[in-house]
Amino acid sequence: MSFPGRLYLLFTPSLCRQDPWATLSGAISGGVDLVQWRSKAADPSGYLRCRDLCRRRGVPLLVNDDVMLAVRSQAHGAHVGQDDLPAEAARKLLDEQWLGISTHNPQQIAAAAANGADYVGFGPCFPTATKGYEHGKSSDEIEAAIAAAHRHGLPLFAIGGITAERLPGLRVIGVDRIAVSSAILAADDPRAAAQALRRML
Ligand code: TZP
Ligand code: MG
Repeated sequence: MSFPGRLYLLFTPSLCRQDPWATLSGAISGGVDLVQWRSKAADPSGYLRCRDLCRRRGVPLLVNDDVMLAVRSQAHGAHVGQDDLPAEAARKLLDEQWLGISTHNPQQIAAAAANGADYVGFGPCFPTATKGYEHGKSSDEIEAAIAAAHRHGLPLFAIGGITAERLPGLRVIGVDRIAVSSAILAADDPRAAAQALRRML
């Protein structure tokens, strides 16, 4: 089976404009089909609530950074960045669970593949205040990343500053999976925001 997920939500409760749980639920109704728990502070009860909601709605959940939490709680997987637990160590801990790795160039995509990643995030495609990136990647850089991921058989989620207005420009260069935070969490209507993105994927 190919890796599931086209519209990946980075779920940070504190970034939600409205009630986080209504936001998450609405986002799933609108077409989010993969969720990442990305809390800024330790929040065990919030995590369990998120996990239960995702389970009920049949949407896989991955944990950002905290690989052991993903293992202990039997999440679907974990996601690590270049400065987190090294991918090789994360892969061993996760066993059958998915491993996602943030990447910023084709070399990192090749390394992610060598270390047993199940998917890569690639970006930032655009400037984004969510992670303090002032510059995005060029179309050439994004296309090179897509080609690298394809060579290694890895699904690639474009990330960083993606909005409904910007997505068409990514679609024409071959992006078919995206990961977003503010476009959904900070929307007046998270369900409609998710739906608008999902329709384009
Ligand atoms: N990694 C690269 S950009 C980013 C992360 C976690 C933030 C994405 O958030 P937004 O609000 O969709 O730009
Ligand atoms: Mg990280």
